[in-house]
Amino acid sequence: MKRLFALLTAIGLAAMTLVAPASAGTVISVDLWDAGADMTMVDNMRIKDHPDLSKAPMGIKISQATVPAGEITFNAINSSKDLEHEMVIAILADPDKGLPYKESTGRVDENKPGMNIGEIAELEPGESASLTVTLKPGTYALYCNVPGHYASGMWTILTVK
Ligand SMILES: [Cu+2]
Repeated sequence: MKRLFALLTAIGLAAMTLVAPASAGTVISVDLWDAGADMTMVDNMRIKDHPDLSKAPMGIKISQATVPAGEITFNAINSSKDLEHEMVIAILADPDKGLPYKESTGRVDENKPGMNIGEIAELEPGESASLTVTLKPGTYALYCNVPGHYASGMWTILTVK
């Protein structure tokens, strides 16, 4: 009887293993895009400007803007035909302040705390890459830190619940 119980337990555990959902985390598709060689870059589309990003010459499009906390995989493609782009993850403490930006370089200051907690570094046009990170609940910005791109609207906001 004991042996039968042990056998049934073993079968039960095996069955549970088979039906248990995979803990693969969330997968987000990321499109790093721009409007092409004829686009005009701008300087007034940072987060703090609360711009209309539908008018931006370049941007970051994500498949889900709100995701559960935990493991998150970003599958990014640079769909530009002309330019390098990248995706950097920052903690966005206050959307009214945005990210620390240096006019002199046209870039976000990645040395400030929380401004780079993970990145997919420069991708050539057409190139893809993936990044898996573990994120706590909070508000994050995904941005491109190629000079001038953040100010041209190349960012998006990700909410982790
Ligand atoms: Cu870019």
